[in-house]
Amino acid sequence: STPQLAPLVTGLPPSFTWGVATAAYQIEGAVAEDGRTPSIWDTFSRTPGAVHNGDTGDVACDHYHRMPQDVALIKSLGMDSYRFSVAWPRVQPGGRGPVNPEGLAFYDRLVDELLANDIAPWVTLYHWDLPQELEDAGGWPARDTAYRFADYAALVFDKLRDRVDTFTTLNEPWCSAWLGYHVGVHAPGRRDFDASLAATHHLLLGHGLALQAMRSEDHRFGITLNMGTADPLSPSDLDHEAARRADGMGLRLYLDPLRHGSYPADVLADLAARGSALPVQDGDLDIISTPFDVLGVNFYFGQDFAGTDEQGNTHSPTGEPVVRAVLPDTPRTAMGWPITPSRFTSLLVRLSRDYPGLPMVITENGAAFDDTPDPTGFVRDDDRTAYLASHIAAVAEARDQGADVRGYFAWSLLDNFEWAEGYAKRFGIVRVDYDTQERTPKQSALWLRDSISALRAAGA
Ligand code: GBH
Repeated sequence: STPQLAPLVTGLPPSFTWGVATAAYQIEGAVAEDGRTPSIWDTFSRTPGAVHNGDTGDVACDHYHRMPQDVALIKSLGMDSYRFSVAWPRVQPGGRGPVNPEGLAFYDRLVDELLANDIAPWVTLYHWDLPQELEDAGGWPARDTAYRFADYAALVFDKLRDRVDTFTTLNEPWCSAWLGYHVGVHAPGRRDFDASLAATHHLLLGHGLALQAMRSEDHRFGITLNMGTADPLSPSDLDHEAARRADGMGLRLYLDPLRHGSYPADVLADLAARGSALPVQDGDLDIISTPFDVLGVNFYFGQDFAGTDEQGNTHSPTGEPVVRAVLPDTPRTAMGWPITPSRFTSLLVRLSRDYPGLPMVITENGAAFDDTPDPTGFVRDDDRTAYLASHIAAVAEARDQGADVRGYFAWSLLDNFEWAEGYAKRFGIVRVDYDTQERTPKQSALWLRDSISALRAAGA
């Protein structure tokens, strides 16, 4: 029997931006070439037990050597934009000092190749690959790292500003701070709550300093945040309180200082109650709230929160209030993540209400599934196609409800190094055979290509 194909996308204007996204450490490989020095992910992936199967980004998708073919692939999928990140340890080895021309030349060639193919480059300056030397000097918990980031941003901006319109500073600072310095499942693998708070503040400060270092009227600047939704599991006060705390630490702790110039008072009070504080100095919030042009939204799923653990306790053994994430009872992806497109709509509508006047672009959305290639290498991924279709429809619905969303980047162009999951989880709309490095567009890629071209034809 022939499975039903997802219908093509409708309800989005022909001017809508369509792209695919990647990140340097997840695809490039070539970690010791042309003067690149190690990042915290090179170190972390070599730490026994840190990454599934001991996988590293040493080779990844070998994109560093296959860039022109990968750009041709993006072109063949009909994309008008490509979101990639620049590897700081390629451009400025060690994280300080002069530019490394060989490293920067790669991004120069990439930008030229994209423009020759009519694809707009969207540069992410930092997607988690902090130079190891800066980590050794204290990492993001050290204030100096924010100033180093601004210097690096200015170097990249000076080189690419004549050809790149859109620069975003950080990808998902919550992941860098929380997963990297508190939970320890991402590089650098530290487990220190106060260090993660300091990292949060210094990431935001680095974002603001970078904006000030790059200031220009002729470019578009932004930041990308990971955003879920935090709903109370039940209407009880305890569950509302848990959802408030989760939303506060995950979303408002970032967007309030960026857009309102202050950290949320309720979160500061929660932190004070446990004897913690953000290391804010005079003037920092003016820097952090420097205006910017576009908010990048990365969305994968929404969650419910409960204020009690499974035994009904309201506090942990160490006296912390319980904030328990409960995954909605829906089908799951291969990551075990629930599929929650209607919560995507509510998130976007809520963002446009609480943080008005800020155009949004979906800088990542996508899913890992257990792909089974046929003998020719083709993956008939109806599950991923349905995921993309329902989430793009959720974006169209949010726009109908007034959310100012201007574009959508699928995560990801290629199967790639999925951080702590290594190569075991595949998010690509294009299959990568890691033995041969062969790329084969999956059904989802063909569906997206056809949807984009139908939308453009309808608007022509
Ligand atoms: C993104 O991270 C990354 O930008 C990208 O590099 C990565 O490959 C992609 O997603 C797929 O993972 O359960 O407490 O962690 C997304 C990370 C995962 C962070 C879901 C928020 C939900 C809350 N996000 N997570 S928690």
